Formats: sequence, C-alpha cells, structure tokens
Amino acid sequence: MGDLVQFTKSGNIGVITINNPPVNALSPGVPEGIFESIEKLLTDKELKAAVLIGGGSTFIAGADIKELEKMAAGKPRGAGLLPLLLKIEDCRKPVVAAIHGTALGGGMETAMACHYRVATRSAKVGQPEVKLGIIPGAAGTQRLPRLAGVAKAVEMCSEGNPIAAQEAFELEIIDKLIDGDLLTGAIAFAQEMATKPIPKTRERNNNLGTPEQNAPSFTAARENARKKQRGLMAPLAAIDAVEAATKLPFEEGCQAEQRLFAECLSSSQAKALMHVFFAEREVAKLPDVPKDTPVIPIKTAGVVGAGTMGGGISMVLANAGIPVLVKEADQAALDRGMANIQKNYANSVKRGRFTQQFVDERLKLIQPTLSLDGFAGVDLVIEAVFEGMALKKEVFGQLEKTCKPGAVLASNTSTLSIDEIASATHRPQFVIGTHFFSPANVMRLLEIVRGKATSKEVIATCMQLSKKLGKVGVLVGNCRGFVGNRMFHPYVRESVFLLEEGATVQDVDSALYDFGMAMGPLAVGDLAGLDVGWRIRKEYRHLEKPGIRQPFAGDRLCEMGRFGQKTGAGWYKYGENRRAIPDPEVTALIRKWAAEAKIPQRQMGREEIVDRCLYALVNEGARILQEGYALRAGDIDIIYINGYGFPAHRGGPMWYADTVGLKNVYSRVLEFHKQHGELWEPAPLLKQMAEQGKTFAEYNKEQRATA
Ligand code: 3H9
Repeated sequence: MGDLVQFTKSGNIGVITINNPPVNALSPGVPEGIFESIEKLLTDKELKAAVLIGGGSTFIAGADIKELEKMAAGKPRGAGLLPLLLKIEDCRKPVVAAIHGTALGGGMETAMACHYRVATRSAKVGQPEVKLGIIPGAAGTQRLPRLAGVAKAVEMCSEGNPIAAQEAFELEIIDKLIDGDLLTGAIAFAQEMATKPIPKTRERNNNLGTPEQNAPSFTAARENARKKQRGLMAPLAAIDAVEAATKLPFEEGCQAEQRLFAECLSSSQAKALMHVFFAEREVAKLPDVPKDTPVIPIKTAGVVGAGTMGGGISMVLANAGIPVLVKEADQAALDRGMANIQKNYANSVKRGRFTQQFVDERLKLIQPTLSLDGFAGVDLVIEAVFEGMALKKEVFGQLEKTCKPGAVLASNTSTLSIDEIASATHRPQFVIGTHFFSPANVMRLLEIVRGKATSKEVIATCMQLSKKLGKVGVLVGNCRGFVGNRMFHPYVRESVFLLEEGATVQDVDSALYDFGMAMGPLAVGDLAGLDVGWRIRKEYRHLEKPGIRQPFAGDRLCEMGRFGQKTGAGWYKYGENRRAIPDPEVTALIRKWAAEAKIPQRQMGREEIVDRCLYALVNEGARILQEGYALRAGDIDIIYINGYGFPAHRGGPMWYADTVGLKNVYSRVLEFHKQHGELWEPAPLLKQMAEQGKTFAEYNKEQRATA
C-alpha cells in the first residue's frame, strides 16, 4: 500500500487515511491503496465499518492532473477509478467518507461511492472538471443526480463551481455535518450506521425525474453554457452525460460518460486548460525570490487618486479587510470618487455578489482624505494618479517625505518606467509597480513590476498580497508597457491597420470574438477610452522611427471627440445601455482617409484578421520572453487570459502559438514581414524555436535545466 494510504483500526471501525500531500490527489498508488484497505475491511471480522478520510488539510481534491495531462497527450488510460468505486459501493460493510477541505472531481466521485458522507462545516464539494476541459470521469455525472437531483447535478457538472458543506447537506449529498473533531465524529457516525441496511448511491433512482420534468433544466443549461462558456465543449458534454443518467441504467450511463470523458480529454481544449491550471500556479514561483523570503505585513494602505483605478483599487483592498485612505487633490474629485465607489458597491449588492452588511463594513474601511498626512502610518501606498511621468514623480517625491521607512511604495502605472518613478525617492528598493486592470475590483490580473532596485522582500510582499486580494499576481520586468500592454500595442496596431486596408470594424471585432476573445480589440478600445492610447502615442511620438507606418484612424477619431463609450461614439456608436451599434460613418471616414493616404484597399478573410492580430501578440511575446521581462511563456499566457480576455481554452497566446506550431507561425510572420515591412521583423526567439522545431514551453524547460 506504500505510504500513500494507511489502514488503521479504531475499535471496530477501520480508518483509511490518504496521505498524498498537498491535496491528496488520486495519484498512482492511491486508488490501489484504497482498494487494498477495502479488502482488509472485508476480511477483518472484528471490523464493522470504515471511515475514509484525508490526512493533512483536505479530503481528496481529485484525480492527479499531471496524470490526466499525460493521458491527454496519449498515454493509455487504465481501468480508471470505476472498478474501485464499485468495490467500495458493493462492500458489505458501510464506508463513510469524512470530508474536510475539499472533495473535488474524483474525490467527490469517491465520496459518492461511499455509503455515507459526513463533513466539517468549512468543507466544500464539487465537480470542477469542466474547468480543466473535461467532465467527471468516474461516474460523477451518474451518481450526483441520484443524490442532489438532476437540476443541481447539471449545474455543478457543467459550471464546475464547488458548493459549501451546508448546501451539500441540504441537498442530501452530505448526510451529517460534524462539529468538533472530524475523525471522532465520523467514527461515531460509522458505528451508528454499522447495523443499518447499506444504501448504494447508484441504486437511488428516485431523484432522477421524468424526461418531461427534466427537459427544461437541460434546455436552460445548454443555453446558459453556450452563452457563458462560449466555445467550450466540456460543459455541453457534461450536460449530455447527466442527461444519460436520467435515460439509461447506471452501467450504460457510465459508458456514455466514459465516451464523452475520453472525447473531452483528447481535445485541444483540455490540454490548454490543464496548461492554464499549472501555469497559474507556476507564476507564484520566482527563481530568485524563495518561498521563505520575509514579507512586510500589510495592515493598512493608502491610495493616491480616487479616479476609476484608484477607486477600484481601494475597493479591492477594503474587500480584503485592509483599511485604506484614499487621497484626492480637491473635494469635488474626492466626492466623485467616493460616489463611484458607493455606486459600484450598490451594484454588487443588486447583483447579489455582496450583502448590504458586507458592503457597509467595507465602506467603513475606506476613508477619504485631501491630505497625505495620514499616509505616514500606512504599510503600503498605491499611487493611481493620471498617467504622466512628471505627476507620478511629484507624487513619489511627496511619498518619500511622508511615508514611514519600510512602507511599500507602489505605482499603478500601466506603461511608465518604475525605475524613473523610483528615482524620485531615496528608497528605490521599496518602489514597485502594481498594475491593476480595469475594473480593478473585477479583473483578476495584477502585473507586479520589478524595478532595478526593488527588493526581494517587497516583491514577495506584493506577490503574497495579490493572493490576499484574490488576484493572480504575475511578476514582470520594467520595460515600456511591461508585458501585457507592450504586447497589446502591436495587437491593436494591426487591428487598426486592417481597418485602414479595407476591413470594417465589425469584420475585425467579430473575427477575434469568434476566435474566443472576450471582446474584439476595437470594442475594447471604446470601453477603455480611445483617448488613453492617443495621449500615450502623443507622449511617445518622439520615439517613433521616421518612415515606419503608424496607424492613424484611431487618432483621427479622437480629434473628432470620439473617445469611445464615454463620449457615446468611438469605433462604434453607443445607444441606450451603452449598446454598441456599427457606424457606417466610421467606415466611410476610414475609406476616405485610406484613399488620401493611398493605402490600397482589399477584401480580407477572417483567418488573415486573426493571424495578423494574434501573431503580432505572439511575436512581441517572444521578444519579451527572450529579453527576460516575463519569466515564462506560461506567465504571458496567464497575463493574457486574466487581463485581456484571451480564451483560456486556447491556453493563452504563447500556448496557442505552440499548438499552431511555431514553424507555421514563423512562416506567416515572414509573409507579413515581406508585405508590411519592419514592424513585422520576426522575433529572434520565434525564428530560433521554429527552426529547431521546438515550442516556447520547451524553451522554458531548457532554460530551467541550465539555470
Ligand atoms: C478529476 O478529478 C477527474 C475525475 O473526474 C476522473 C478521473 C478518472 N492534481 O491550488 P493550490 C497541486 S479532475 C495534481 O496552489 P490551494 C497544485 O498544482 C481533477 N496537482 O492550493 C499545487 O502544486 P504546487 C478535479 C494538484 O490550497 C498544489 O497542489 N479536481 C491538484 O489554493 C497546491 O495547489 C480539481 O480540479 C490535482 N488535482 O487550492 C481540483 N490539485 O505547490 C484542482 C492541486 O507544486 N485543485 N494540485 O504549485 C484545486 O482546485 C486547488 O488546488 C485546491 C487547493 C482547491 C484543491
């Protein structure tokens, strides 16, 4: 049985303990260990029942995703978990699953094959497989509807969100909630059940409903999945599998589930989503900032600027329970900022995201102020003033004078040099970039920008803080635009070039939306405000190389006052509720400007639109990777998925390029280079990897090996 599963006795109850830290995944050896334990339970005459429990902080968090990755890549799949689960369910002595932490995926499936389930109140259970691009593969879609009913099973299997123990108890997934020591409570429960008839989940058919009763649930779930999980195959497969449970005997239902599971597992979506799962965890691993690096406790914070970003950041801090001072230059701006914060919170209550009580408590944590005086005591300041170097340096000069030694001084700049900002202080080791994405209280990404002098403690502090704030913190280097915006620049540039060459706004946006982007690049521009890029382009015009083509249509729209949603018009017109309406006037204007600039017009297909925009991203990403501004290709993927609406099921831009094949990407970039000139100079790393027949992921592995 090895060390992964222990079998001990507590009186006449067997205790099966899984010890496979950190999350007790069902790695090779664990199912075998449970199987042997059940044999022991059966053969030991003294034993009347058993408890199955996880050692450490959790029950079983699911199949081992590393193993699933191997299977997705073609490793033959063994018998899977189904035989073990039948063995447990057919055991003549009751087996009680004792759940703390999480019972997810294969862990939930194991628990459902047990005869009873007890749990701590803080436990969570769920079938999150769809988030990995697969569906439950050990009869989860067959047993869950038998316990929780069809509608809830459809929701849990197709959306993948775990539920709390209390809800699971109300749904009769869990038989008893245990206060106090879980094992003691589970053993007492097992003793109580030892003399009772043994229930088998697979035989509980009374919750399965009739086709007429179930039809509306399936229709609504499919509609919902097509809308909210656009382009994903696993949610629809999960619904099909639960439907099979309602129409077929258990064994046949399991076979249907197996077929769907195998289809999903071999899909490019599953491979991409598993890559995303691990990449999201890898971003926290910093080669030169070890896990035990001391961190600065952040108990209080200050935010300079109560505009859209400053207000959002204040909410994020308050939501994490950190009291925050928000400073503005004048009363009117401060009042506006606070009113926006209140409005955003009120919307959250309306949408059911927060309770009124939660919001009231958070609002008490946000203190508006017109002076920096109170900042003397705070542990962290985040500057979120207007994007201009002179102003940022002025603010940091004031912070230098005001803040206590050891306070973290962060800038929310999206493009400007952290080193230059830090030069306004005498403590550059405490200066760092914390680039939030708009709306800050919603978007998960936090780019953490390391300056030349930023200390490891300050980096470790911000990485830890990102987790506390519910964000994915990704450490990046200090180059213009950092990682996200540096790549976004050529992406948007190409989208505007395409317009100037004959595509319409809808052609460009719909091609990228259909690829899976949350929004097309032009609609994003309208949302963020076209004036933002316009202002930055004006500030950096002196850096542009003469004779190189620059996109102009966006700037012309700004000159006309068309800044996007906020002015009611940009690339689109905006009707009621900010609904985007295609604007023929924009098409006509662009055609006229293109004629004046003598840009030849042509029809272009969706493939060209997608390739031009995405390979511009990838080419810049390759440069960033080679220059070391991103630690790994996966870090870039996480940035794009969490900050720029890149579809997770395509794995992020660098993973996507790897799946297309870098040879293919490179040859397309060479074509664009020939057609459009210098801006399409292939990144040396792209060329190198393509010529060697390698991927960006392999580049990172090689780098790690030589580090
Ligand atoms: C499944 O079960 C399919 C079945 O239906 C059928 C099969 C036949 N495998 O997230 P954390 C690692 S599909 C391997 O930072 P937290 C993770 O990489 C599976 N490794 O901790 C990390 O490693 P490292 C269904 C796993 O406390 C470390 O554990 N289950 C797995 O914030 C800590 O993870 C899921 O999808 C795994 N299953 O959150 C659950 N899980 O330290 C996926 C974690 O080297 N897991 N690791 O970076 C989670 O949602 C979270 O990890 C969990 C803990 C909530 C459990």
